[in-house]
Amino acid sequence: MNRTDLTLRDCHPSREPLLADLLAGLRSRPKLISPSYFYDARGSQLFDAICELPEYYLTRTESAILETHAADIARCIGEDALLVEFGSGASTKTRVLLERLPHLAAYVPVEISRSHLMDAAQRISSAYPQIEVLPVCADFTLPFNLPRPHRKATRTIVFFPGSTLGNFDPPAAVELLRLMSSIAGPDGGLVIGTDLVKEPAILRRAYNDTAGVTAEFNLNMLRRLNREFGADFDLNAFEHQAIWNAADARIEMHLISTLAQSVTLAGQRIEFAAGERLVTEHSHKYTLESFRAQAVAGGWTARQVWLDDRGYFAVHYLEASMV
Ligand code: AVI
Repeated sequence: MNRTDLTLRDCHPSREPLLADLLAGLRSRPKLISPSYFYDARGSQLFDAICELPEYYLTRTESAILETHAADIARCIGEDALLVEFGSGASTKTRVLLERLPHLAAYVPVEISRSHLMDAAQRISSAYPQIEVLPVCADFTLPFNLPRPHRKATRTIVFFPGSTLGNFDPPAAVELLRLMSSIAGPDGGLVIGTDLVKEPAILRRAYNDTAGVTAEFNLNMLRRLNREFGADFDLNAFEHQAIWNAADARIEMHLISTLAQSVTLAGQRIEFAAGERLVTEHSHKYTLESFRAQAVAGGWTARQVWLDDRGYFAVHYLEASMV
């Protein structure tokens, strides 16, 4: 099958709302920029590099759980389902499930980066020619319509690995879980990975790696704003910092302004005091209970959970709650 055989459903948002969000965040206190701005081409490469770092246990721990329990997870998903992956990226973790799901009605990767999406969809389609692949280019935090597979699906399963839910503050996380539940429908299921609360030193190390890749990933956001939005951030005048906020059970990534400075973005002047922080990401860590409470609020009932031996990470299977 060549690339043109894959039909893309394109729901990519326009630039205006992005710019408005960006400016609103830079005018708030503390200043904030959504972590979604991390993922330009270089940011995506840096994130892939983070996933390989010795300190960043999340990716390899979740992959090991998926591999160890793939047969059980596939049993929960069942045959002839429609598997919809939110923020599919390179679709790497999906493969372990696809191996066990030869009768899947279709695989629907949903990803905002069109080039990432189409490359991954092409690779999956070549590796699993019996599975229909229906890529959707969309911001998965906004409602989108599912494409219709050739073969009727028995049910819809949302797959959301990576603990990306943790990058949403609790109300937004609940809203996203609700959106997933409305997309999956009344017989739907959710397979989701969540990073767990653990020894703070382990968490801090994971976001302050010695090679400085996470610092580069954090600063790259400013490089992107300079390139795409005509901003003039001086990358040498900001420093990466990742702290553990125990009260809110989250790692917070900040960029600290090392001096008093003003930055221009889209013709607007933004003042930074020396030492002022720009919040670029929250990465919430869960207990099984805290995640389940959030899932219930989002319209889901927990059915199964799989952990690694150290209890660092959890993969949950949930079903849509009866209403
Ligand atoms: C994508 N997300 C789950 C990552 C995380 O761990 O919160 C993003 C990341 N930020 C710094 N390192 C990785």
